[in-house]
Amino acid sequence: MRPTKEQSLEVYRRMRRIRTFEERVGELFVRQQTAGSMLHLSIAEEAAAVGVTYPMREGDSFTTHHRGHGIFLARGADPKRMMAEIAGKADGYCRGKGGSMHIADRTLGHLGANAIVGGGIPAVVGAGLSYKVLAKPNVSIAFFGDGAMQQGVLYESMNLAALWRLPVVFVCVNNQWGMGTRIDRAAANTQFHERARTFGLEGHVVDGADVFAVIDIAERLVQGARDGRAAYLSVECYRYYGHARMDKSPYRTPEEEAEGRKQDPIQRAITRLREKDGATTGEFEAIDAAIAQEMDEAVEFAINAAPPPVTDLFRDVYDDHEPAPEPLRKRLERILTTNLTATN
Ligand SMILES: Cc1ncc(C[n+]2csc(CCOP(=O)(O)OP(=O)(O)O)c2C)c(N)n1
Repeated sequence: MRPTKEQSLEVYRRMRRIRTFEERVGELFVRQQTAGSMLHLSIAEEAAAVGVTYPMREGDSFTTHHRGHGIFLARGADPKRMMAEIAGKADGYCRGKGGSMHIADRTLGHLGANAIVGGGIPAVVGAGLSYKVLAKPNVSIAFFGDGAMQQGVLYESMNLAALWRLPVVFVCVNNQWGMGTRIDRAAANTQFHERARTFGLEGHVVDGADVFAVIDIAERLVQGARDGRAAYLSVECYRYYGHARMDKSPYRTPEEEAEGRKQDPIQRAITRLREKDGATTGEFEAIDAAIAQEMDEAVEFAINAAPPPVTDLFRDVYDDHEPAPEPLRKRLERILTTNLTATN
């Protein structure tokens, strides 16, 4: 990609929106106003989100892992509805019942974030198969962490995508750590793209601090997938903070963290914009200020939104055709009576 200054500033803006959203949602957590006890921030993974989604179009779909806020934002999510979802409010994308790790929205092609490592991957194979059968020009992309590289479901999915020539891309956001386990303690060969090639996929690796490099390879792989060549991409980055908001990562040395945090895709983009396009401090400040205001408003919206009414507890959770769940006491009575009748 040889972007114009305007395009480069837009790429910067998309990454800054993700960073600021994550900073604000981290504050929401500290104020104990998020639902659930876990929050996984994608700070320093912005180039993976913005770069890979860059060539995606309306009608394309994707799944994410538990660290997926940035990817959904890059695909057009409304930060207010996202923040409300993370706060467990009725105005959220899943009426407050999905939370940070289970956001989904079919209208934007989000087939679901998933807390099970590797859990979202096979859904893109299904989506890709449907596009092929229905002759639709779309692709489906699975985003997951390096922890999923050790999950069998990834390899079943890769095999079918390659075998059936599906419009699918597998994207590993390789931030070097799966909770407290560094990748070289989980895998003998950490050149994950080589594994993908053995399945017959296009397999590549890219520097996740360089958003324009990510865009370049993503454009090629996504177009290839639309033409029936399934692909795999490792985006190499570094997990800035602990696994989740409470984790201070005592298993990493300060030296390693200092080194890893040099791989900041936003700083890299700023340097490039200044050097190549003559972007000024004033231009960055104007973008940052507008985003700060947008995200402050999203926090306010989430805090002031109402939780789902208790009467809606089981709504949206089960399929429409499922009978409403039986109250526990009634269920126990039924089971006990049935068993007693059967043994008598
Ligand atoms: C199948 C399964 N095993 C274990 C876990 C517990 N767990 C949650 S997140 C995580 C690490 C995931 O690391 P990675 O995939 O690299 O993603 P990252 O958190 O680094 O973004 C683990 C082991 C889980 N959620 N699912």
